[in-house]
Amino acid sequence: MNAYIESVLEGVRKKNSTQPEFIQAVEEVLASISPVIDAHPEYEAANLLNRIVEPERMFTFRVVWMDDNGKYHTNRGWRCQFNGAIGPYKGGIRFQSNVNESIIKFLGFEQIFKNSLTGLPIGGAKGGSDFDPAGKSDAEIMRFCQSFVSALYRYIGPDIDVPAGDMGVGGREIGYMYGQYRRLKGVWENGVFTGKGLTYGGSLIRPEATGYGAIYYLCEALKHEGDTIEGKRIGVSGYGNVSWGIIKKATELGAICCYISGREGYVHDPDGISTEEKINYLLEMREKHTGVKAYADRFGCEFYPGEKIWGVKDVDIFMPAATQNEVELEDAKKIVDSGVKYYFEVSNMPTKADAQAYLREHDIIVAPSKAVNAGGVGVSALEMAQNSERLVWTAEEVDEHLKRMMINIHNASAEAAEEYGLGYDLIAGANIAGFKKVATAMMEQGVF
Ligand code: 2IT
Repeated sequence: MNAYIESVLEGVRKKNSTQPEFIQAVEEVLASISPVIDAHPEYEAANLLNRIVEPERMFTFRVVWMDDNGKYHTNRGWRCQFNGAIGPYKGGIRFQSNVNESIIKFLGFEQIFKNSLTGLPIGGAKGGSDFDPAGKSDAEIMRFCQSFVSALYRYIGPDIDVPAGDMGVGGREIGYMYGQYRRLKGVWENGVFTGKGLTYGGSLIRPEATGYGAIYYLCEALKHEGDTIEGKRIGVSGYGNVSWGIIKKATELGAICCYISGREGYVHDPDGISTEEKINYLLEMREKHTGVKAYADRFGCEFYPGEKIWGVKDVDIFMPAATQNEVELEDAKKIVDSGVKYYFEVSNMPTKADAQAYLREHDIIVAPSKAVNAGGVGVSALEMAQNSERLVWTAEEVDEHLKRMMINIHNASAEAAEEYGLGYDLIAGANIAGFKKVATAMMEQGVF
């Protein structure tokens, strides 16, 4: 690896020694762009990399809220405005008890390159709180969201920073957060958040966009391999909003999604989660926090408590869509043993570094989440465009844009890797293509 990169990485490891997720994300990106740094000495001359690994701004804030029994609770909130070189900061908000500075920072860092890949003018950001929405009443969620935005509202805005949902933050939470923003500022401001409800500026297809986009990207990669999605069996981990979108689109295109999983284990539905009733039930499970076993109970299929899906032998494609680092080295070994050819990351950074290396060494085609899941934020940017135009696009129009965007992301990644002599390397290609645009913008805007 390039010596300049080595020195930047050493500094990142030292400075962020308590943030393993952030270090992991930086290591992957910097390793990928090594040939670009070799070819562009001006980046080292401007010491660009030491700037790109440091958030432009990151802050924490106190979020106090009252539960239904009148008791007060204090949580911590974060917003990381990582890089605004190519557009207003843009990225989701995650509510989950394990959220910490390292997780917000790695997600913000990934978002820079993902947002760049969409081809739209959006910078990278992420935020969240260690608040756990599971088991909270609607009124508690509302009070928490209102308090969260009371602390955050001064620092966001349609040309500053446009938040959206992530794990634990869906349409309901965005509604409460947007409502509080509007109440405090008394302006519409192009909706400020994305993922809004359809009655107040939300975009059609936004709920489906991450999953649909992942399948459009997959189809393009299969085409590259002279293959098609029809008849493919797909193992999806997770059962949330993203898994729902994947399963809906994959089923429509003739694939069979026969596994879903949760924290408590996994479910095998050999017929596929293929009927409208089954697919819609996923949404109900999410809303009611039922756990994944509820699917097995309802549709009479097998539930495997405490197990992950990676050992199953009857799928052609794995799509991790649950959370970061859900696939460890021992899982990767099982995936290789299962004989699959395709492993498409969907959740952000689902694969530990050694597991990802193992999969690649064993000739599995691995696609990175920052490319595969970019359709979500891509459609968020289309929501921003519709809001500023005061227009509403049809579902077909949004879907058409999304499809084109995902094809472009795949092709731009494949071409970038090819340009640097790396072959069909979708990970390096995505990092290189995403990096180049941001790096050019930073260089042109001068040193700061
Ligand atoms: O990880 C992600 O890209 C998101 N959670 C969506 C971000 C957005 O601004 O729509």
